[in-house]
Amino acid sequence: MPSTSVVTISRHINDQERRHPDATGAFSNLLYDLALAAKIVSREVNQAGLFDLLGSAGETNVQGETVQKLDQFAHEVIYKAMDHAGHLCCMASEECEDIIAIPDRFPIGEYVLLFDPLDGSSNIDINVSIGTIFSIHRKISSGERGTLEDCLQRGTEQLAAGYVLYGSSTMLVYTTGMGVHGFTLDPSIGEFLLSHPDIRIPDPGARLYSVNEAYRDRWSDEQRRLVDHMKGTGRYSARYIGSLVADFHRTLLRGGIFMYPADSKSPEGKLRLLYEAAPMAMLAREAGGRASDGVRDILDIEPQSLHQRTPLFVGSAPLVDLAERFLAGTSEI
Ligand code: P6P
Repeated sequence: MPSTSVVTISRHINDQERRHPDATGAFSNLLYDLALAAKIVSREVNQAGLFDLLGSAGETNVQGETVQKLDQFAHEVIYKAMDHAGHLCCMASEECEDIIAIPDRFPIGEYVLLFDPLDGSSNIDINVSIGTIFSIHRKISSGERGTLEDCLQRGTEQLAAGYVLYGSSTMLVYTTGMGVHGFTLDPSIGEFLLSHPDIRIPDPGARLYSVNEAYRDRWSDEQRRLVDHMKGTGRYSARYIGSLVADFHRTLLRGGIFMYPADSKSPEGKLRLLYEAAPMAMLAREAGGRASDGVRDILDIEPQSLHQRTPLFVGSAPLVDLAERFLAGTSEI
């Protein structure tokens, strides 16, 4: 017999809504629609190799990266699931240079959705886990329709954050500020079932560090000293999947630290603040960890542009603290 009752994500969202006295149901409906989109993307990701969806679509996105066919599919699925229900005033996607307006024929809502439709897409063709990342804010601009101002909000203002991990199983992990909860998709019934309630980053947890060491020569001396310190203790193991959602998910469940530092080639780092680092930072905080750009908390960064990049150090709080000390050159080796 299962050790816990069978809770669908819809039931869980309803239960969370009841704990918000001013909830109107619109926010819950927004999360339902996201879960629906996740199921559709999961179906295609899991069958991509069968339908020749792999490989690039031959175009490049605003990041100048080759767009994989599944990137486009995931973007379209999320956009079409979210554009008409009246929850959103605007959206922003890694796949679109500018903010995405809600079509005139649809009602405007009070929320903002920022998303990376399919992160880690370079791993699609080799069947390594990939993911969708999302961040939800409340509309703050005065006009009827959403604006860039509504998208450029600090991570501390997020109402919800989460990701979908398309791996050996498909999981949806989210927080609305009341803990982090993981759901595993049962494809036989098409339901996300609560499998990881109240996730907490183990502390100290596994001493795992995760960084692409091929870039060592591009790092700062402080970054090199940090990684050399971890290696020198003989107590760490290295893990690096090269897919943010997969590397983050392991860090969330096992502990350790994931790092994508700035380097001489990427002086601002590679990862995007609004729809990659900030949602991961909210999840990490809610799970008892933290996230930094190496100097300050990711959640405190005031965004300046939609696709701005940031260095990211996220995971067990003591290890993120340690990284900050090394990068400041103040840590005793
Ligand atoms: P690198 C995948 O392309 C991605 O955007 C993230 O998912 C991942 O963490 C990072 O890039 C990997 O980058 O430079 O190590 O290949």
